[in-house]
Amino acid sequence: MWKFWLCFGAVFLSCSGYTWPLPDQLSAAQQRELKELQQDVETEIEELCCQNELKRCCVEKKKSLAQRNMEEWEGLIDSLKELKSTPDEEEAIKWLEEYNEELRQRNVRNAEANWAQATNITDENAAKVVEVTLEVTKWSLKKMEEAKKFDTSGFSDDVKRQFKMITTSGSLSDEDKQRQLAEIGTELEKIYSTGTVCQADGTCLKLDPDLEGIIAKSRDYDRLTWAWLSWRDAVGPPMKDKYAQWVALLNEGAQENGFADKGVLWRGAYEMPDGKLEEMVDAVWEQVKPLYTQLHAYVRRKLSEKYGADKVSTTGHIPAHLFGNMWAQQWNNIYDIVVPFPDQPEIDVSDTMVEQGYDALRMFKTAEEFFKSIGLRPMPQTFWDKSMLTRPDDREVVCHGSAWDFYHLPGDTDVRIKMCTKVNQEDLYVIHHEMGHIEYFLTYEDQKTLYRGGANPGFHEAVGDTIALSVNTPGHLKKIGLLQNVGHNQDFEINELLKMALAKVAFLPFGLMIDKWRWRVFSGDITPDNYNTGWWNLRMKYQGIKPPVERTNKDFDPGAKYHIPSGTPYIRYFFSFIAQFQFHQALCKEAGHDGPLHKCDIYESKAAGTKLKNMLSMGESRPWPEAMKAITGQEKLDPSAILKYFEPLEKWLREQNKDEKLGWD
Ligand code: KAW
Ligand code: ZN
Repeated sequence: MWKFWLCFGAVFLSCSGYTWPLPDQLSAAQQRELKELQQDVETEIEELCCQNELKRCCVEKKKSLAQRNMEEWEGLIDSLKELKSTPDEEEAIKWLEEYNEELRQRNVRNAEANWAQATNITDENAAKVVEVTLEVTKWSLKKMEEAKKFDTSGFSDDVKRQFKMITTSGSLSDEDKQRQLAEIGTELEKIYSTGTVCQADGTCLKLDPDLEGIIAKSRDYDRLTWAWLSWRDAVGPPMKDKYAQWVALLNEGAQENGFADKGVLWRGAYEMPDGKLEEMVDAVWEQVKPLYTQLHAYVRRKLSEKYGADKVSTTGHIPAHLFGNMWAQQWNNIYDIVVPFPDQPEIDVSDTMVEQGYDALRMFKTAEEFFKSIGLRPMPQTFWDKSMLTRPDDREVVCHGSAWDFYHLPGDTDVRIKMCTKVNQEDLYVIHHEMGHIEYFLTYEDQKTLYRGGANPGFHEAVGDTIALSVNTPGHLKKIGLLQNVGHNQDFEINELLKMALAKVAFLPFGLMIDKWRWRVFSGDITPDNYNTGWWNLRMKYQGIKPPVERTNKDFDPGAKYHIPSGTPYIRYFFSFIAQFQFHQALCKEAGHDGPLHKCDIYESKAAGTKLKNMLSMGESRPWPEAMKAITGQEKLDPSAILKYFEPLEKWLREQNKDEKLGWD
């Protein structure tokens, strides 16, 4: 369309005989750009018209065309004028160039110090993290003051965007307080990552893999209660007061910079007026809640049959320790308990992976192969050399998975994953998730440092999961030799969809409530004496689950979930779990998939890969609705794709639950 429009313009330019109203206040660079544009267009016209012996067509015909398009020309010129840089803007652009390079170098140092600590938790490494954090904060504050001196009102959108990013800060000005904040942060993460639980026989258990393993595999009610409770008792209480201090300091920093509290700043990542993000996620939740309620009722019935009606009532909240997951956030580990049609072929490939001798490296290579097949980049050699793919046994590490951009310049790429991989299907899935972050890093590495980020944090979380939606189809698992038999009937399909729902639909209220809790903690609605009650009120309300034993406000159960002590916002995952189905749907269309969405596998589709790449390459340079549009054609977070995906299951669940009392109040 753009090209077509220019073509008309060129007609005017080259042949009409009118003087083209060249804008006069453009910068030299823009004049050059415009000239180039003109030349391109003229060449095109030459080819189209003049070379086809239509030279006579020029004057009269083009004159009328020119008049018709006059308005559009003026529009172009106006927009070019808007783009014009004044001397002030030229100076600002130079300042930004320097800023971006200095920021990049600081990000390198920051990543290095944090990596050292995360892969080897020691007091010395913690101290280095604190020092780097302080140095970066000091520098950012200085730069923010400099940035504020520019009057950006007449600058182009792109320059304004960068200044806005630089001047949106929640940093404390007091250095002692900055230090306190940094120290509490590393301390909280250390409590979580080094937490252990010792048994009567003297053996001590870690969260990963020991306690998580018990919760995933044990079907002994009391053993499950023990593992659930011990983890919370081990890490929660030591964190509680520190967490309250940490919140107070973060809020103080936010308020110093003119924000009501830290929650406002966190939500700011979505570039929506405050209040609108919560409105948006609430509206999405209302639309997916009926599906969740059906799944909840079905699983509750199965758990009640398994553990007895005295343990699990068929009408109320479900005890939180029975879902195969320490936080009841995903329920796929109890697929064996809830499987609708047990006689259908197996769809969990964990055992097969072990039998086939998979190890962490092979799992990562399997994931990389998929990304490459759609035209995304292979992992660079340094990735394989420097990543931490399994838990080392000679030191303490942060086992919770993460992906790292070391902000090197293109050509010298340094990106890594840190993960304590176990050989099972769930971790194969997490590997795709983490590698999705890496592919995003690689695809936007040419962007300015400020734009080396996701369109919003939820986009970053959704990339690998989108790919995993293809990988986890039985069709694909068969292709890569992990499944022998794939059923082709409705019963098999229901099994398949239910397994996915245990991972994807079950997660939604959890993904929503975590930051509802933190937003209220930041706003002061939930105070330290009510941390735990506030937490469980939300868990009960949204997830329909309850603690297996009584809890009090001396406990600090939020601290038992990694993202609380690590201070990582969580609404990104809720966003991602909705958006990834939109992405999947769009890419499947691009790949020419025909048939139900849950059967689509975009493996080897370069068309799908290109579509994805185009979106990823934008990084954080534009507001997220534009990135959403680039991949899906629409600008909104929209649950219709996830609902479509699970439509056959929802119908089946409704039938199963027709005599159940739905819900839990
Ligand atoms: C989940 C997501 C995908 C698939 C399965 C899943 N199960 C559960 C989740 C949600 C969430 C969780 O475990 O509760 N997933 C994660 O935390 C995966 C870890 C992460 O890749 O998201 C990681 C979290 C993190 C953030 C900041 C510091 C340390 C860890 N995020 C990143 O590594 C990351 C990297 C670049 C940009 C943005 C995030
Ligand atoms: Zn992630």
